[in-house]
Amino acid sequence: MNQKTIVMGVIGADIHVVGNKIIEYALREAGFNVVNLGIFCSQEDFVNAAKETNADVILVSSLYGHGELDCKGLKEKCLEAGLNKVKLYVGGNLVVGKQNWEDVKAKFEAMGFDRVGSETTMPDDIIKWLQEDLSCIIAK
Ligand code: B12
Repeated sequence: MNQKTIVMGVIGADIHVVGNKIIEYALREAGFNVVNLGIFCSQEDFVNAAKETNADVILVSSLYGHGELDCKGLKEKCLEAGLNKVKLYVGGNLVVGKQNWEDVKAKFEAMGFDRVGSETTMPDDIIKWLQEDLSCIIAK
């Protein structure tokens, strides 16, 4: 079986770990090979882990409001490292306070993210995206 690999983690100085654990569990249950870097991840941590594991997707969480600052430049770092095909997902409470969702989404898409989720995006939504983007069959 061609198992797809997801490198995931919480970027920056962000301590919120509950969503990270829930997503990890859901993706493992759905049959993905999950490499969870946990909290306090730098952009380099994501890039290095994705290179080492030949990952299909880098899944970034940001909850504490500094997502824009922390995520800026990640796409460029991936390209520099030759990770041209790796899909970039980001989600959580991406900005400070409540802002227009379409604006937030557009901002992160412009930074090179293929999928942008909010605090209401459920693990099943992520699994659907993975299925579409990686053309894979899900275990359940
Ligand atoms: C519990 C909590 C804490 C705990 C964290 C404990 C821990 N180690 O996890 C403690 C008390 C430590 C904490 C601290 C802080 N917190 Co806090 N915290 C929360 C709270 C109440 C719940 C978070 C949670 O666990 N939710 C449950 C999980 C399941 O949901 P989740 O994490 O959102 O993940 C889901 C989605 O976001 C999504 N998702 C997550 N990642 C990804 C990735 C992708 C790709 C996709 C598609 C989707 C996705 O899927 C997940 C599952 O559905 C939220 C408010 C809230 N109701 O959300 C505030 C909240 C996140 N915290 C907030 C803040 C401001 C802080 C502090 C800065 C407060 C302070 N001044 O000290 C610090 C941050 C410190 C730091 N360095 O990070 C703010 C963030 C505001 C913002 N973004 O604008 C929130 C939203 C509260 C608020 N309304 O103001 N916090």
